[in-house]
Amino acid sequence: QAGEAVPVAQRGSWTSFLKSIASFSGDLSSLTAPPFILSARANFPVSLTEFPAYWCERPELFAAIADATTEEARALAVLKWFMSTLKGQYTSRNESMGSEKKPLNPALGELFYGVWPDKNGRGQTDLLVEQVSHHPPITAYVIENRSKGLKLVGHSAQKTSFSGGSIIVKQIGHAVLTVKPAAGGEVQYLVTLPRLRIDGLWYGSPYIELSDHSYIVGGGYTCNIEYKGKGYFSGKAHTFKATLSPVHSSGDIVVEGTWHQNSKITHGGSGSFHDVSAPKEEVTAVGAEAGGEMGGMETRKLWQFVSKGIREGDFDSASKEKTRIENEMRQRRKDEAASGTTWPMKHFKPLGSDPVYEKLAVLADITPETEDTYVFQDNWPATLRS
Ligand code: CLR
Repeated sequence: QAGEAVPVAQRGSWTSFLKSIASFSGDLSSLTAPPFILSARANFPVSLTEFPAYWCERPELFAAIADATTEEARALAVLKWFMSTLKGQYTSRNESMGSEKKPLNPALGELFYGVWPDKNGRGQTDLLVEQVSHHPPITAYVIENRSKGLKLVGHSAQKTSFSGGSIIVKQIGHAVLTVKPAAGGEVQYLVTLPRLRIDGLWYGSPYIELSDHSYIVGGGYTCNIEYKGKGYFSGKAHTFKATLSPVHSSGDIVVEGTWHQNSKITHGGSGSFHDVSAPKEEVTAVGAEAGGEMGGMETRKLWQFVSKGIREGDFDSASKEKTRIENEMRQRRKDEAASGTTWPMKHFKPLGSDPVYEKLAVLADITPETEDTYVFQDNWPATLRS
């Protein structure tokens, strides 16, 4: 019998859901899950197009990257910002809803715009997200703090498999952070992504553990971040060890700790490093399509009634509404096929190989040696530029 966290009435469908993922490899998002495992937080549905906001929920740490005046200080500031996003990225659904949830599967062309307002001189930070592919699902995003000269552009996709009772999620995609220091010039960092394991499935209370490595490379440094969980060397959940190495000299700096709590410098320095016990700051959604109103492809408008149904326990109307949206999208694709057109991307242009990735990945022996990318067209909507 499936776990205690599963509502009694949904145990049968949870067991068949687990069987279907066990015999499945590819795009998990397309499977139909029982309602209790869908996500619903305070007011909104959570589509994957909202996830890039996790990159900036501590906007002051993002802004602080611009204040660094040496390569070492800047590399440390980038690492600190990155480490401080992981708690939100990978444990926030557990925290707010008791377990990991299945996000809504974005439609092609789905959009999300948001802002973290200026506060204490940190400057305004803007967010723009577009679902650039549906099969497979690929989400492209930009986060920019113009006044500080900081811009993060990335894309995110997942390849999932099933092993030993857990879902293994290989993250595809990367991000490039461009920093324009006040003193002039431009520095770029390649940010790659860790591997995920989703445990606790049988009990109906899935949660994420990170594994393997991810890298931050650029600005004269390479940083290799190693992730371990329960049952690995430390036996503690959510453990990491980051080794920051200068490219042209010696003298590593090592940071160790738990990414959902705090860490300290254990080599090449001393003292505490990151600490994410203070509350984070959620993005404010901004309507952008119709003169500041949310248009039909903006995620919170598109999924409005699916979300409402899930939140209010009216799974019937949630699923009817979801089917309606999916059918509408299917029809749109058919019409496009018939007229020999495709849905145009609004903010990005695909590029088969990313020159920044290629230049930086070799410095840390990152594989693969090349990856595609989505180039931002610098067309921010007016509502985010006034
Ligand atoms: C998306 C990109 C973000 C980080 C992130 C966090 C959680 C991941 C999500 C990514 C992709 C989709 C994901 C999710 C956790 C669960 C969910 C893997 C990588 C899958 C599709 C749902 C599995 C269903 C179970 C919960 C039953 O920056």
